[in-house]
Amino acid sequence: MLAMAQPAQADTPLPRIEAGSLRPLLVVDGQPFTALAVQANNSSNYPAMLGRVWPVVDRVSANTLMMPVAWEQIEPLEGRFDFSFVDTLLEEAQEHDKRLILLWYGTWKNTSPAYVPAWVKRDPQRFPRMRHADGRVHEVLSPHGEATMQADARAFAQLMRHLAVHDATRRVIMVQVQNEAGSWGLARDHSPQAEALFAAPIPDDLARAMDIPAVPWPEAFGARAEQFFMSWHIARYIDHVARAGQAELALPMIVNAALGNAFTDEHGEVGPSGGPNWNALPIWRVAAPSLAGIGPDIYTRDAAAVHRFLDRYAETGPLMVTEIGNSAEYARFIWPAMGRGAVLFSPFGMDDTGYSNYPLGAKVLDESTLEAFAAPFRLFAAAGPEWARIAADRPIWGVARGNSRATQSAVMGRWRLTAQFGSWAFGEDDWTWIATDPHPLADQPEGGLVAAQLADDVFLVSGRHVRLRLSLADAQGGERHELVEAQEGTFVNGEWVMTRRWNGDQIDYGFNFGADPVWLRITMHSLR
Ligand code: N0T
Repeated sequence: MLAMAQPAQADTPLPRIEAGSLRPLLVVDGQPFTALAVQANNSSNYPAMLGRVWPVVDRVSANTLMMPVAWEQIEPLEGRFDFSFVDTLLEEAQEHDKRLILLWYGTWKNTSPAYVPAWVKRDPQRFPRMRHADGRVHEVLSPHGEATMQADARAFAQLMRHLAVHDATRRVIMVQVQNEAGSWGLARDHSPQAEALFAAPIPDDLARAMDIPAVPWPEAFGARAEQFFMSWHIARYIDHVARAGQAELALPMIVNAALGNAFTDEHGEVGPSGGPNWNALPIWRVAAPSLAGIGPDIYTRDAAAVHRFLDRYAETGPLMVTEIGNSAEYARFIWPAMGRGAVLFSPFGMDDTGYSNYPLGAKVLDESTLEAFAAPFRLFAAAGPEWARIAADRPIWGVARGNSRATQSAVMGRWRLTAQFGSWAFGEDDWTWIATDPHPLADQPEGGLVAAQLADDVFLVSGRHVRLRLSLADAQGGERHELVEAQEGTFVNGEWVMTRRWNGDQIDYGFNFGADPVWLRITMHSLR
């Protein structure tokens, strides 16, 4: 007898983004969830490669794998679908007890049409490319190609329908629609249709949302007109594709951004034109309301820039670090990401297929590189839904070592938290009477801290290769601070369980977090 396709379990609620008291959170199977993810390389989306992917996922204790599904692979001939890879992936994710975020490589993959089926590539009449001002063809598929949008949406809807029927245990928690959309090397399409749209007034929805008059694009946005014009049309297109998928299975849909300059958009460094770079987020939010998240793909090692990007994408959150380089120095950015409520953090290129995207990421995934990601992943995984809940509801802060060894600090309530990097256990640089050798990490880009304020004087903290000092932010007339207690512990079924109290050397000069992070619950008070 033929086995009937099992319908997805009706009592398993779909993953969704919910509002927390302070920030949005991701909810999976009805529980707050932090996607501690890794992303596979670009050509690992075939059954034969999965055996080289799972060992890395397991090694770093990731709970989620981000994996491409290409349009060319599921619809090699128009209207003929092949979901054999998807089925293998679902089955193996179940065996490995991992969740999945699928990456829909369709019209735009790093802007290019590389992953569309041959029948789309070979038919530029039906599926038009962008045009330069002088009429020359550009590689990128035009967002004004109605037939392209419908064909992409149809294929994507088939994928989502397949999941609706075959993903019985809800392995797939989110889907990224396209990859780093936009266009490099050409600010906008110059096809006759695009020319007419560009000269016409901006859409009413956009004018209303931005509180500006509905005048033509150049008047409305000046130097940013071409970029924002493309942003609007690409975001509308992706919104259409995402909705077609959601009509089959209403999973959270996300997009990722190839980033420009973190600090300014004045010089036109905005990533690919039309993509969701931070300066175009207001356009994207209006044009693509079906999206649950817009994430930065972080490939800069400049710590100041990384913190800025995280701030910008957390502002209208949920923060999703859709990609970050996979060399060890990027691992410390998990702390500021979690300290801004990240619901997803995913180093890119994490498999054993032998490819390295250096200089963006690691040259080799050696043991210390893997451990740099594994150590914080184990910590957050052990906190289960508790961390995700705390991150949504409580004041939080996180920081990574900057471009120098300088301390980093924040004020939370009446307390100042100061993070120190690359120093010995007592934190003092002037103890030359006993030792003069610098700490081995004194000049290394390592170290990060996360803190949550559970009550006025109670903090949950952790970190790696960092020291923390707590003091009164504004001590009044002789007021002094004192530690009441510092409990090291874990979360067991949602309850805090103390392992031991830190005392003596472990607290006298601040709190030291080494290579293997632990959770510390610190209670302070003050005396007059
Ligand atoms: C990323 C990855 C993969 C002017 C690179 C980063 C992934 C894609 N692209 O290995 O291709 O699929 O999302 C682009 C970084 C461009 C930096 C250009 C600076």
